[in-house]
Amino acid sequence: MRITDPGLKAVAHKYFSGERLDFQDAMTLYETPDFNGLGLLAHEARVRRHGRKAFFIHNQHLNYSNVCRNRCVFCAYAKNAGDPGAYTFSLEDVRNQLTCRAGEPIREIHMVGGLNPALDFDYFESLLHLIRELRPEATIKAFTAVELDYLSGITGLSIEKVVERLKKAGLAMMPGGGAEVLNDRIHKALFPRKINKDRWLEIIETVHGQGIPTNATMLYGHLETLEERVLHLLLLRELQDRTGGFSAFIPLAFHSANTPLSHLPPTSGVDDLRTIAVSRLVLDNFDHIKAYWVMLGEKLAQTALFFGADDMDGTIVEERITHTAGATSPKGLSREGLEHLIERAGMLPVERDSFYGEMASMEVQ
Ligand code: V47
Ligand code: SF4
Repeated sequence: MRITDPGLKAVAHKYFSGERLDFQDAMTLYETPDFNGLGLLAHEARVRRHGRKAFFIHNQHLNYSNVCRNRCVFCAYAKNAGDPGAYTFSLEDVRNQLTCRAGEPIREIHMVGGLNPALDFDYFESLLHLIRELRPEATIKAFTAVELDYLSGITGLSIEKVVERLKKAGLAMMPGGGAEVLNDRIHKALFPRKINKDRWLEIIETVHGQGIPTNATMLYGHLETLEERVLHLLLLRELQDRTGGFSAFIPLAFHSANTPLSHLPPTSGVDDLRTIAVSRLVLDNFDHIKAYWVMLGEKLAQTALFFGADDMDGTIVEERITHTAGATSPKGLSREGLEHLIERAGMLPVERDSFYGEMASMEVQ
């Protein structure tokens, strides 16, 4: 490998001799001037796990309400009830959203929304029942630790009981949102009304304990320092050591349009790729690193397949959260579009289900 930075060389040696990287090693990865060397290293780590495979899923996003009592500073999506543009899907609306794509072989419904005080537990259970009825072959990946905390708060039920009931109604997996940056300083500055790092970690540990796998995310590119990013990764790695319940890690590039932080510049392509690469190397107990094309843009997400990422998420249609914050990527991609992006990168497109089972029709030769 052509690595020019001696500090990076030492970290590479440590990584490939099977030693775990520590805080200082992770900082070296983030700060090395040898960007190409970092990419080589992360790519090698990715190839050793997945070869040339690049995963994607045929999925549909459902954002049932943008009314949210938390009003995080970085969120352009949320509204107060009664504001222009505020919406909440009725069960009939959800039925329509699902039936209008009835002809597509959708494998996963990804569903999250705001904390809308008008919605009770019954609404959430009914949503799950309805999706299961209309899409019996799709996995329901829904809600985050934030919604579980809300449901526990309005019902007085424990998190265990909330999970048990949602699971019974059809919940099979949870996305990785709500973690933001697992840090008290950033919590206070950007999302003080939302659960903090300790509660997020506690709830996710409980969810994993109930046999529901989840993803994990990190929202980067706002007020956080590189040190705070690394500490976030280390907290996730520590929890994964205990539970093994995380499936993929997804770094989320902050989009500032229509937020009080709109003066902040977008993340740079180099920072996006660096963050993917550092995640691949530090999260040695995570199988998958996702390049979320909605936030990175299709071309950078494709390039990220050479910086440690092995998954491009899915077809989506129609993404709302990042597009309200100024994302210029399309609101969805066709399966052919995703396959094309992967093939043009010289990788092998593998259609997967929510648990990274490979779909028979797409099996790699
Ligand atoms: O938690 C909110 C983030 C998350 C903005 O698990 C923003 O497969 C950028 O978690 N700019 C929700 N990001 C999305 C999410 C996700 C997405 C795709 C796949 C998966 C998965 C999970 O979006 C929120 C928050 O961190 N977010 N506002 C913004 N302005
Ligand atoms: Fe609400 Fe989530 Fe937006 Fe925060 S990020 S305001 S919790 S919808």
